[in-house]
Amino acid sequence: MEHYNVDQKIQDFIAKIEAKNPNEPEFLQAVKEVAVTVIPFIASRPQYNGMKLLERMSEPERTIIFRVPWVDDQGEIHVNRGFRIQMNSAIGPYKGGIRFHPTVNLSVLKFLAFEQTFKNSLTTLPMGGGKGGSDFDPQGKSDMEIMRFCQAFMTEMCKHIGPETDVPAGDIGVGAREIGYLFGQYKKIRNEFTGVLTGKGLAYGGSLIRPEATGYGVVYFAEQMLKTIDQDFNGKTVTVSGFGNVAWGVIKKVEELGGTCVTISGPDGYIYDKDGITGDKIDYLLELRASGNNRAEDYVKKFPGAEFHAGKRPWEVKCDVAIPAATQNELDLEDAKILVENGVVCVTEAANMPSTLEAINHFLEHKVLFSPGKASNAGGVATSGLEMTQNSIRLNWSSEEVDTRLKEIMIGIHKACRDYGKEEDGYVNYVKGANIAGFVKVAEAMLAQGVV
Ligand code: 2IT
Repeated sequence: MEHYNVDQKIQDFIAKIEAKNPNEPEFLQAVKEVAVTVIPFIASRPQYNGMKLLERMSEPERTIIFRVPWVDDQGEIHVNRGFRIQMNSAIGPYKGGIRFHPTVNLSVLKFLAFEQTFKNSLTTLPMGGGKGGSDFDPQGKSDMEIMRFCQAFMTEMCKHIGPETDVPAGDIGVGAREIGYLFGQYKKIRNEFTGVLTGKGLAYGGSLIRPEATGYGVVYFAEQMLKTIDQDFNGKTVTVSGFGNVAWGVIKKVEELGGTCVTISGPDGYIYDKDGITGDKIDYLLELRASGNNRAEDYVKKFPGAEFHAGKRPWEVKCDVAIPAATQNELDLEDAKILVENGVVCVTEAANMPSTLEAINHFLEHKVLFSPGKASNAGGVATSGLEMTQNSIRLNWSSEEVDTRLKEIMIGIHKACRDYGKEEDGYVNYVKGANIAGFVKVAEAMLAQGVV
């Protein structure tokens, strides 16, 4: 009876969110994953019951959608759409990245902002959840076009953000160069030099280790996961997708810990390098990304010992640890089945929501160690939080100091997931653990602050 009631509550909740947010599949996917784990928890806690906490968390506090007009190098006018989702500010100013990619739409940014709220809570730092971006495609654009687009985007966004209000950062398509142009325009319009963005260059308030932080944090987290089964990275074969900033940090740290990454991927297919992506090859990844081609295939031109598999994903390669580091829904049930058949022991998400719900369930059913991005990729935003701290105290910390704090934070997140996600047989359900641990802090703050 008890179970029937909770299942009914989950179904009713999902039906309500579906009715309210039609045509937003990614957002619904993210909310569903949280609902099935958090609603039973809420039902078991009288203080949370009836407070509509998850319903409130699923409605952005504010959604800003704006026109971004800009002029290309040929003098042609273009109109893109800009967004900033200010999801939840219960525990701190809105915080989260800006994505420039043609797939950006309201659904994608709402899913990212929703996950960001839980992720930021898990870091234990005082940051609420937000996300923004544009359907602008940076591929093939000149440097001056990128600059003009960033300026046009910030001309509107600067009215809605600030160091105590909302602090954006990078995400797909937004790196150090874009953050620089965005920062310059904010400073010019507002006449303020503040920590309004993170991921800044070192010369103007950035933090050491921020570029590496997401990838390093993922590997620190995976190290903790492996430790629960008395294993480590030494001698492990690791498959990675993507070839951006996150994949780069992952590959660097895995090498340091004695493992070998053998794949990267792009929209065109994946690279299998049986000798391992090590040494100079890791530095080459930065070049590959900076080329702006968005093609993984270029890797084999430089390193002919590697193979390129057009139109395929790296999950068919046998591995011990899989680290999806590209984008949402890049690993589906079929991929999950192959990974499990091939004996994967640990899947640590580095991208945001790279696995479909069906893939996640397959991993959980087979008791594979599986961690959701909102837990394992939180090192990026955590280090953004450390950048905010450094900006506030007007000091810069050493790499060692930032890296030590990052590692401590990742160990802390792992522990929180374990505390809330450990099942009777000892298996840790990190999805459940991350969702509940992330929920509790936000929920407590919302309860204390009343219905606002
Ligand atoms: O998804 C993410 O956590 C990010 N893109 C980083 C966000 C941030 O504010 O550093």
